[in-house]
Amino acid sequence: MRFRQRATYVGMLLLVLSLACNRFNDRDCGDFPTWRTAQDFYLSEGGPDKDRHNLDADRDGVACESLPGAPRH
Ligand SMILES: [Ca+2]
Repeated sequence: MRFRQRATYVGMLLLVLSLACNRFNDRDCGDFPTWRTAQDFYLSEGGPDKDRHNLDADRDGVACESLPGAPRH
């Protein structure tokens, strides 16, 4: 009986942890095929004000400068 209770608690803990991990799906520049797709995603996620995915390290409003199609500075 105790084993069953512990197994239930562990199962519930794993479920809660997996839900918490899936809530924020971190994206990196390497997840995007082109700069345009990265930039569109970056802007849709709040742009320079939020940048939860850290796609714009230098905070100039342009995400993932290393990707093909990025504007030159
Ligand atoms: Ca930038």
